[in-house]
Amino acid sequence: MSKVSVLIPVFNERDSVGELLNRVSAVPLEMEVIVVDDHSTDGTAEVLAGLDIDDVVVVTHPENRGKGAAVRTALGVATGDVVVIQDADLEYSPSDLPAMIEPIEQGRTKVVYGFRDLSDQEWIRRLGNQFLTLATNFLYGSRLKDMETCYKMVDIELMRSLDLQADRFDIEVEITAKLLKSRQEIMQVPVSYYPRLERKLIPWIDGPHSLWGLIKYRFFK
Ligand SMILES: Nc1nc2c(ncn2[C@@H]2O[C@H](COP(=O)(O)OP(=O)(O)O)[C@@H](O)[C@H]2O)c(=O)[nH]1
Ligand SMILES: [Mg+2]
Repeated sequence: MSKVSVLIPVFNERDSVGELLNRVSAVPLEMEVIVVDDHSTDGTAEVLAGLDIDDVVVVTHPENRGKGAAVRTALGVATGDVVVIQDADLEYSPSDLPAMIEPIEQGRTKVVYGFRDLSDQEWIRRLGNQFLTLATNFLYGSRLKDMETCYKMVDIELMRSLDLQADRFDIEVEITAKLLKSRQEIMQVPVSYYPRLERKLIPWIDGPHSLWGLIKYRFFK
């Protein structure tokens, strides 16, 4: 049985992080949970300090560095066999993790993406997500259903070998592009998705940035 390191980048998630950690702890897997508080300013640190949940490692960044940097920090201290990224809001459901690890346990793949049904998502974000997935498939010859999902579960050695550099939301593109370029098979499992209205990702800034990343990794890196 593989041990899963759940990497949780957190920035200003006072209202959801406690409940999220409860949900993660309830998952029946061998796990370690690593929270990286990216210099939150909304009281998230106090919530984390007051939690009474076993086996949660909390690392704090002295300044805000972005989701990608937080994932790298978490990866640096992880000790599991596989890692998965878990956003700190309640949009994804940790109860989907056992289904995601199954193909890895069976030795069928080293990478599993959880793909979302985006039909409840705000139309502009849904279009953006669908466009970026389409662009990925066009540029890399892949058949992904949801490139921007946070639920990327990857063998830890493989994830470390990607030598990740992206600091912000471009981490999703970097992971995907590097996996596809190294011809890793990505298996896909459906996961539930409950979109929230408040987001930190800004479509007209992060969208073009992600598209540029797809082109950059495909042709220049
Ligand atoms: N470490 C870190 N995490 C961030 C930052 N901004 C957002 N996040 C986290 O990244 C995850 C995704 O952010 P979210 O606003 O839900 O974006 P979306 O769901 O992809 O539109 C959440 O867990 C956030 O707390 C940041 O500056 N630093
Ligand atoms: Mg979110």
